[in-house]
Amino acid sequence: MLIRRRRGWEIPESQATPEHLVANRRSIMKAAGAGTMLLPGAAQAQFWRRGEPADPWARNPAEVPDLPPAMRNTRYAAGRAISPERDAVTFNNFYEFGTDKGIWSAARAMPTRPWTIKVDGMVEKPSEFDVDDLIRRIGVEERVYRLRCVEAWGMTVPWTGFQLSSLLSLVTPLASARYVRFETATIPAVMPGLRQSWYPWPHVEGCTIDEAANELTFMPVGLFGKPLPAQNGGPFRVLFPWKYGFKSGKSIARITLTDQRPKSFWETLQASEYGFWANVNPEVPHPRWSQASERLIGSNERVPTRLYNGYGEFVASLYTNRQNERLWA
Ligand SMILES: Nc1nc2c(c(=O)[nH]1)N[C@H]1C(S)=C(S)[C@@H](COP(=O)(O)O)O[C@H]1N2
Ligand SMILES: [Mo]
Repeated sequence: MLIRRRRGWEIPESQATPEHLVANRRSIMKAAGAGTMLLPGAAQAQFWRRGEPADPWARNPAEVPDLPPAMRNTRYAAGRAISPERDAVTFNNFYEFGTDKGIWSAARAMPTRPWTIKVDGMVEKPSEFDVDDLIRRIGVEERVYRLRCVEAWGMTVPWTGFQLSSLLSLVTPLASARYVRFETATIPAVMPGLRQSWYPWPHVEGCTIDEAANELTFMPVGLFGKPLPAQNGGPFRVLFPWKYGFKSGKSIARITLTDQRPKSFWETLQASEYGFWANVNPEVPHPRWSQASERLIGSNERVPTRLYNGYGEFVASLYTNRQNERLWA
């Protein structure tokens, strides 16, 4: 096990609950130019805080089309109850809109249509796709996945979408492509977080080409059978259910195939805490907290965290030849 360390500016978890301390610690971290991925205690302080009683599903613009009907793919059994819909769409991390969990109402200001996704780099056919054309061309299915945030909370929700591999086959990756880079849209008019210039915008994440080809790597366009709300990364995001949630970039505008390992947003901020691989492992604590268990949003139940978030049968073989890398943080 790694040794827990605590720097002077960090408040012990036991004291992190009162809001004014959270706010205070945040301004200290800001001043220090550090990342602010919250302590689990701080995240839970905001656990039940809700925005004003508006509709978190409201579409902007209103003409966002319904999704075609999607069959649930039962190959990916979640093995635990589906989280309450209301919690999944009102408790979010999306730093472009702010660093607290209640950004859902701000995120609804983001127009999710029309939406173009550029796919470029080391591909035979660089392309721009309209999200609705992609949905029609590839088709969609529903998968219930567990999501595990590095802050030690988790949820279980039905996503509608398609595999990344189906999208990549439309552009034909070159043999020289070794990584995939995912870039979130930057829309300053609706994203106040972009003005926080100490963050390395745009939000970038990345994976290897074999992770991209894995059957689990999913591109959601919907949630609970409805078009993916902006606060959850609508209209189009990526999901790596065996990795900590920060790897699953939201509102993707550009996908680039490359031979260079992408340097991600969180890695740029704090590489010692948020690395490239970020596979879920209950045995390897975050430098500031344990990863042994997680709280489920909605029920607030604490459950044991599982290796690869329980998806080892699908993904463990990706890492057999990478045991010398820092796979777990
Ligand atoms: N662009 C962008 N993508 C992001 C984030 C973000 O702040 N910006 N937060 C990440 C984190 S930390 C988590 S846990 C998940 C949360 O997804 P959800 O709100 O749909 O649960 O989105 C990830 N994707
Ligand atoms: Mo997260």
